[in-house]
Amino acid sequence: MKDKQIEKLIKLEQKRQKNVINLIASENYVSKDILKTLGSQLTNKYAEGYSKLRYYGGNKFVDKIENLCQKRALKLFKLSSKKWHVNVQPLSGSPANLAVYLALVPFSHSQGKSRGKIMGMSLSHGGHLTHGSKVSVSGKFWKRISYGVNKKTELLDYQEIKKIALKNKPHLIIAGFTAYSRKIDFKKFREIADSCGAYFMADMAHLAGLIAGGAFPSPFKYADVVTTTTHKTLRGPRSGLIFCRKELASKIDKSVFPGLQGGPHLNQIAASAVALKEAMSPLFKKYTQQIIKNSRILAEELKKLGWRIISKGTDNHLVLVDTWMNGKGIGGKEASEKLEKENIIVNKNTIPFDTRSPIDPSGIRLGTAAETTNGLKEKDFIKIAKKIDNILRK
Ligand code: DSN
Repeated sequence: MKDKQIEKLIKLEQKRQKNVINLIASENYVSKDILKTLGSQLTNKYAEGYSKLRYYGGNKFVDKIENLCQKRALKLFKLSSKKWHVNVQPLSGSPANLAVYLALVPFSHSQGKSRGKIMGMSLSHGGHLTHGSKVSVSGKFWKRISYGVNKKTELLDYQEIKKIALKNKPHLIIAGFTAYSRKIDFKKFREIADSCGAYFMADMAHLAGLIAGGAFPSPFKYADVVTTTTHKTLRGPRSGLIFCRKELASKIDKSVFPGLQGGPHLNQIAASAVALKEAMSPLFKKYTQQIIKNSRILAEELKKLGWRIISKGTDNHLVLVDTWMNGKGIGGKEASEKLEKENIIVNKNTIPFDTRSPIDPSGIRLGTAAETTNGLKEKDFIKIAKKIDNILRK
């Protein structure tokens, strides 16, 4: 590289990634093919619009790439192209979610209507910024109705969610979480959405790889729309996808472009296509099963060592740990800093009904997808649990 400054920083980051135990639940390590595709000449191309309907010339090959990506996305999640459509242009998960709201929920000033309502899990209980948080545009253009987990069980309480939905009559209900480690009953969400006439959207960003590998229940039978990023358990590039029932396709497409975005990032789309193909392999299926075996053993071991695990365990790739334990332990900020000093990378995280602030919350979130890509198994995660325990008690 001619730019020595950036080259040096990339090399240092490569070294950092090699030398740490990465337990960030939303990160993963992509294949060489994906890296190569991301750094290809596709980054030079502008192609506003959709296949055969572009505003620029020279699309002979990029049309084929976008079509192939769509085909693979539907195939991976076993969806018929007669019933489902997929838009592969969202730049990541946040624009994917915003595009859905823009398409399906009236927003302030639009069509003279008052703000439509979106209902999602509150951020502090494990939702996402774009599920209506007041600091996100999703909570400014739309009215947020939030639900949380049950205080005692720390699990989704479907009766309570239904009560909130019936009282507030949202236009769209979201099942999607960044720090919820248990099974999700997508059928119940569908029933709740039907009871109040709402669309049902699943945001499977954290779970996409697990769902593709058959290691976690799929939302597709029940949802109207499913959004995802491609870089978490799916192990692809940083990008986003929106799956929707065929009848919503035109609204969703118009909302992504020209509603929200300009030219698609074709290097990302091609790299997503590579990831989707990789996820079809039997090896990927085994990988997703191993992710869950690893997170279960990590949760069990930490529990044995005296740490409180939110909802008592996990059914997916993540483990939410209460490090504060009502003042008997340490805060999430201190915990994550102590771990980083010893090369274990995690993120501090609020726990449900947290009494501390998001800047220094009561917990940490651990994920096993990245280190499972590195080949780590149960015995390794037993050691990691012990190491975490030693560091946090120092
Ligand atoms: N909030 C990010 C995470 O779960 O890490 C994703 O946007």
